[in-house]
Amino acid sequence: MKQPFVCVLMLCGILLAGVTGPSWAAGPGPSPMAGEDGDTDWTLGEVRKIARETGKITIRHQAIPNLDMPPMTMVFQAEDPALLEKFQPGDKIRFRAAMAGGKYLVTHIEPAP
Ligand SMILES: [Cu+2]
Repeated sequence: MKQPFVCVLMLCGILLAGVTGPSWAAGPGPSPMAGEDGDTDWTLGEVRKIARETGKITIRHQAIPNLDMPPMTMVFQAEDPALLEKFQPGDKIRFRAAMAGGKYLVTHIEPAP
């Protein structure tokens, strides 16, 4: 009477291992790729200049590890010009930058925490 019950439990364990195994393995697959071309770290900076007509923003920024860039002042292209709406020169911000098509893009901007 007890033996079949144990067998069922073991079967469940094997099935669970089989189900969770592949889906768990598939998880890390796409994320390193996203990490390379999209998922970036927040960088602190200060807005120096905004050109709303061209969607460009000049930021004095701290080091950007994912772009291998030291602290400097430089121009970024806003991925979406609407990102610049809430900001003006002198604002302390944190932002995410990415390299796309040979240009430096700002993909997110928030007031500095
Ligand atoms: Cu820079």
